[in-house]
Amino acid sequence: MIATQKVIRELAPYLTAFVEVVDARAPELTRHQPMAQWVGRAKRVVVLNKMELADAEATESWLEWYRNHGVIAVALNATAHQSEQQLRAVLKQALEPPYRLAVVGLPNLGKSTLLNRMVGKHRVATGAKPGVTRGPQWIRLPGGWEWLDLPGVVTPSKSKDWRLKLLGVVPVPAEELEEMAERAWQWMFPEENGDWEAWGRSRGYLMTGGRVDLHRTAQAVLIAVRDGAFGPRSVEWPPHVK
Ligand SMILES: Nc1nc2c(ncn2[C@@H]2O[C@H](COP(=O)(O)OP(=O)(O)OP(=O)(O)O)[C@@H](O)[C@H]2O)c(=O)[nH]1
Ligand SMILES: [Mg+2]
Repeated sequence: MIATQKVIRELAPYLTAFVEVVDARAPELTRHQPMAQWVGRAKRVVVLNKMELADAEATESWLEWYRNHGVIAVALNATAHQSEQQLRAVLKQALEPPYRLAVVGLPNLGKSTLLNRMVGKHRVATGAKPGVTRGPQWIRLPGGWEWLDLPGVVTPSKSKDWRLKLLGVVPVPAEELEEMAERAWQWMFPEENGDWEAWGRSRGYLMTGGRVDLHRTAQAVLIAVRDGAFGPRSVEWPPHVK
């Protein structure tokens, strides 16, 4: 984190803007608050990524909330083709050339995926776990665009937040798998008393003797949350909404 902080601070005067990627399901929770000081006076464009996993109404409220606070924000699904056009349009409207941008944010939120989307091919490593990007990497795009991909950064206090574990920002230690599955279930189905063990049974995750394989079920629950298999859900709404 210290190395990335140094890069960000040093480059801030050279950059046109920082593209700050957050999770659309929890945009403020997945913000890296100290970043605001690191970027100094450079412009900030917030991308609420993984929008297809979030509640559409909540995302609309967030976009309005950002607009009301004078922050340029756009909701995207970086795995979808159209995100390239959408982001380019927002950046062109908000910024003046030269376009020298750095993608910043917490781990595993789609920073590198977004950059590959802008390039139109797989140039930087991506992966479904935090910490895939190891060091800064400049990418030049046609039209004079320059993009800097950076490792995700997370503060020590955030690394213990269970919500960030469920969102995939922080890895889930093996010994916490079942506790996390329980929390995930309450998050996904707050109104029901249903339980994730029964879900595992219904999917046939059984051990010899017919007992539910809790480890395997817990893993499957967390993957289902990651992939949005239980349907779009948000965990955070802007102040004064909900
Ligand atoms: N559902 C969904 N998944 C996404 C989206 N964008 C990225 N992903 C997935 O999220 C995972 C992390 O993507 P990366 O681009 O590697 O994330 P990163 O922010 O660069 O992560 P670090 O380098 O670890 O900081 C990958 O499995 C991507 O396919 C999105 O909009 N929706
Ligand atoms: Mg990355």
